[in-house]
Amino acid sequence: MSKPQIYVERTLAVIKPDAVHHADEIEDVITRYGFSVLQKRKVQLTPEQASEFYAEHFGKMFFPSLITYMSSGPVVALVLAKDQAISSWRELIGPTNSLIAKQTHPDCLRAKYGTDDQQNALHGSDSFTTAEKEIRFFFPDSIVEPIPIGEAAKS
Ligand code: RTP
Ligand code: MG
Repeated sequence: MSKPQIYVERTLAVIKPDAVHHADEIEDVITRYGFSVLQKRKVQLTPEQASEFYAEHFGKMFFPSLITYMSSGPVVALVLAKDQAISSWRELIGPTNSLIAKQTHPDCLRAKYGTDDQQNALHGSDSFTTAEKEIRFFFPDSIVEPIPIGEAAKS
């Protein structure tokens, strides 16, 4: 029989350069909504690193300005854990375009801290596969496998 395992869904949140000065306030909201912050790192992305992170958008009209924006100052990357963390975090940040968010979801974080269709304050992984990949991008040493209970107690 295999050992019992504990698994809690994780997602990657990024506080983008335009919202980093609100990081403490945003982290308070994150914990108030029941997320656990497993890891946190403040980092300035180079344009090359920002391009790698947003590679899925390469070739789109907004790609060059997205890269300029994401490498314009430090970002804060956080690994969040919670039941259904991926969809819960996406719901809490709200629609991509902050201008629309302000009209349709005034309580969401992009409505509160973002400005427009690009400067929208926050990122959230959009699927399980993306979350694991993005967590590894910012935290290459992070353990991605569920830890068997017996093994966790030993470490
Ligand atoms: P994110 O990846 O940052 O969580 O945002 P998202 O899933 O809601 O939206 P996505 O389509 O993945 O776009 C990535 C980021 O690119 C910028 N963007 N600019 N000017 C534009 O038309 C435009 N469209 C997207 C935003 O910063 C968006 O979050
Ligand atoms: Mg996205």
